[in-house]
Amino acid sequence: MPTALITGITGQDGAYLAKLLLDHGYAVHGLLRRSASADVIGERLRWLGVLDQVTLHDGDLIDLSSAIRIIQTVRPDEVYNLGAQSFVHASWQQPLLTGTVTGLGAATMLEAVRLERPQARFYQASSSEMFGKIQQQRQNEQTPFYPRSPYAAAKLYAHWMTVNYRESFGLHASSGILFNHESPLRGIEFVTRKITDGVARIKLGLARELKLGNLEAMRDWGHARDYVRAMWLMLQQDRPDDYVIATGRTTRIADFCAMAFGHVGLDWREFVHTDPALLRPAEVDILLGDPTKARERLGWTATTSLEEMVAEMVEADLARYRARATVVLPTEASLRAATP
Ligand code: NDP
Ligand code: GDR
Repeated sequence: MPTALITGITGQDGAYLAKLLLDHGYAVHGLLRRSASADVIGERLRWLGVLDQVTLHDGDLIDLSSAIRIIQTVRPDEVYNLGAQSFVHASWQQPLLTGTVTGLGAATMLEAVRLERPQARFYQASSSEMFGKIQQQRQNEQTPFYPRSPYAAAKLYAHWMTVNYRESFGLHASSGILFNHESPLRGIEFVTRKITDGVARIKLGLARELKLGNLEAMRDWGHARDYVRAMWLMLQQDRPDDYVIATGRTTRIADFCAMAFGHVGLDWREFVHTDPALLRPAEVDILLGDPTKARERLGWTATTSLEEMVAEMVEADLARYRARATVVLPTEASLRAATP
């Protein structure tokens, strides 16, 4: 039975990847950072029905000793480094933390693999944000990088460290330059999920408006379920390499709003308002990937259309609010009142 270790297993991609690897017969282990809210840890893994099938190990990406201990214990065949401070907007408020976790965290994992398990195959979660200020209409593996945020700069360091460990030490280390990918498990702070959550609340009468930032930015959005398959395919190749993973279609935030509100029969222009506080110090105006290499070498293509994904996300958020409305959670005060 092959064994995989995933950092960032509690995130969107970590949960989908864990499910995919379990379906392929892997023993799946995850690095879990300590949290004061331990009771909500693993929500996404639980949603996919796999929480009790994975083994979680306490550790942190900024702690080399914990990475080494976990690799010694797990002895993985494949290591997927998905852990990061992944919210671009927050990276201007927390540039040092972002550099430490998102940048140096990758170096931590590469170093732990090099020292303890050099035969393991390594995946680094690189990002289309590294292209930043676009100099080419469609971005592929040859497009120059121009990071536009502390997050993107940290990812670029991690990306080049992966290339360097491959070239210097012969590690089977691959880097997936993934364009935006979403799902019902997307964090609520990212624009797609913020929109589908807003649509559900407005449709159910729980909110009247939705505040967004730049509506003119354009993104190449795919489904996380498709994109974790690309990660796995990269590690099944004889030779490690870097791949752009994208759909090849780009859409304005405003048009995503039109689709999501339209799904429930509402006109987005009546509910969406722009808030200057949500604008970024520097913006990545447009991203549009060219996944030709992934298609030709990995046999990978995106299988979920944007329309299908928007519908799935809106329906999931509607279902969440409807389920919540039927469950009355006790408050601390009500429990005290009920205690004799
Ligand atoms: P999420 O933000 O959903 O998940 C991030 C994960 O990293 C969480 O499990 C989080 O744990 C973990 N993490 C954060 N800090 C630490 C730390 N110090 N030590 C250990 N783990 C930590 O991201 P996604 O699943 O969306 O993305 C996965 C990866 O892919 C990220 O690296 C992201 O930057 C990258 N990426 C994502 C794209 C996308 O569109 N989704 C596109 C391109 C790249 P916790 O649950 O405790 O917060
Ligand atoms: P991004 O995703 O920065 O591309 O990074 P996000 O969904 O946060 O922003 C996409 C675009 O939408 C605009 N926008 C808003 N964004 C948010 N979050 N909230 C808003 O209210 C809002 N209004 C407009 C943004 O300005 C931006 O142009 C994601 C993350 O998953 C990264 O980790 C990953 O590397 C990249 O995708 C590829």
